[in-house]
Amino acid sequence: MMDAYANSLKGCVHLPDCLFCKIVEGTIPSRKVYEDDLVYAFHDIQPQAPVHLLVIPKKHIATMNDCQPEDQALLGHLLLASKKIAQEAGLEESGYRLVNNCGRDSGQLVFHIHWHILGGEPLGPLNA
Ligand code: IU
Repeated sequence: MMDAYANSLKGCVHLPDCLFCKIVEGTIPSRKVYEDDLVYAFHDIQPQAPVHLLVIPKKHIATMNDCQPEDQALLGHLLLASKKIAQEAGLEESGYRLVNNCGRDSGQLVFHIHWHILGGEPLGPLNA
């Protein structure tokens, strides 16, 4: 099933004005930590914790609100990739936070869906 889904994404058009699409294409540089057919991950340029990584689908999806039923396998794949990426960053034992911001009130700045992996120190409560 994932092979068929990955194949269906090969013709996926990246948005010309999307920063994260450009990072996936390599036209904007990034400090890559992981890549597979569907997912790309890199260091955030303004880290908010000792480890701050961003995990994105290669397919352009603007926000969680734009996810469709056909993205189910992609989203599951991205979460499992995030676990692997966090483990490879040395966060498995200490733990980490996996955050998605959706829309205006969340503070979402980049409208290509992404998950922040934050860790490397105690992060404090979410409402602090
Ligand atoms: P947000 O969830 O959309 O608010 O997060 C966007 C993140 O993208 C934020 O942490 C930025 O520091 C990060 N970022 C980046 O890593 N590289 C960039 O060129 C830009 C933003 I613009």
